[in-house]
Amino acid sequence: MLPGQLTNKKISMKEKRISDRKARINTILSFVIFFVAFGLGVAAWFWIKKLPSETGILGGTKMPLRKGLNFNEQIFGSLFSQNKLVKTYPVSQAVKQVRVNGNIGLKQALDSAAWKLYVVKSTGDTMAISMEDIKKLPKIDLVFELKCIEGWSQKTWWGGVKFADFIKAYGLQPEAKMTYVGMATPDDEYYVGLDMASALHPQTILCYEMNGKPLPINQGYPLRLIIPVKYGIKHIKRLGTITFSNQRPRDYWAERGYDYYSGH
Ligand SMILES: Nc1nc2c(c(=O)[nH]1)N[C@H]1C(S)=C(S)[C@@H](COP(=O)(O)O)O[C@H]1N2
Ligand SMILES: [Mo]
Repeated sequence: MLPGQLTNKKISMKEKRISDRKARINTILSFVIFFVAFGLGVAAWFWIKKLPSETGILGGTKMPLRKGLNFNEQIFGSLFSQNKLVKTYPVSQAVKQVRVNGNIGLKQALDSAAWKLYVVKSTGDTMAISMEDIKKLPKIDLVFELKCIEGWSQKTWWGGVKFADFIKAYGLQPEAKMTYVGMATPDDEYYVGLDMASALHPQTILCYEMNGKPLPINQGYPLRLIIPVKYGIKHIKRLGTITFSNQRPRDYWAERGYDYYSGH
């Protein structure tokens, strides 16, 4: 064995010992970092849990998280314009097989002969409006891309009366000066709250047709909301009652932590 080789071997063994020690230190360090990060996560979780939860109409989201959502609402709200239209498409681009999503508020059998749209006026009087009367109002058709917060979207074709035209036809101008519209299914199981500007947007419709035919039962027959400026959660199917208020109406998904405004 040549002296040079011996030296090399010695050096490499020494190097090996150093790298072994380094590896051990790295392992220990990794553990320390892991436990510190884990501890911080647990602490943050307890912190959020201890925070005051919103109650009632504002839903169950914890305050700091809700503040973030309200901040979103301020940004989107200020960007909102009555004249800014959501992109529309020719009927030929609308899908034939329209996806059916939620069925909350649709579980009871519908008594279509007895169905009426109940509109509670600011005077406290309630109007009961038949489907026949709603169909007498000017009808519009609209193809737009319905976006669900679950991440899917579809170009779909709907027909009905503009909510703004409905308001005028039924003398609801005083109500339209209020801040919010509340809509609920006949059984009150699904309900949405809408800011008035979005409700009166020219593409918001009380909808009774899909693909040129009466709405299928699972898509909201006889009447649903189509509100293209908002995500799918606000497009309530099977309307029962409409109310007006200056406080936020109850909202099914906002109560479960989703953004109240849900605009896009
Ligand atoms: N009554 C009622 N309306 C509802 C829902 C629901 O569960 N119940 N789901 C909403 C959701 S999450 C979406 S994405 C749209 C989808 O409409 P579609 O089922 O006609 O595709 O309906 C909305 N309207
Ligand atoms: Mo949705």
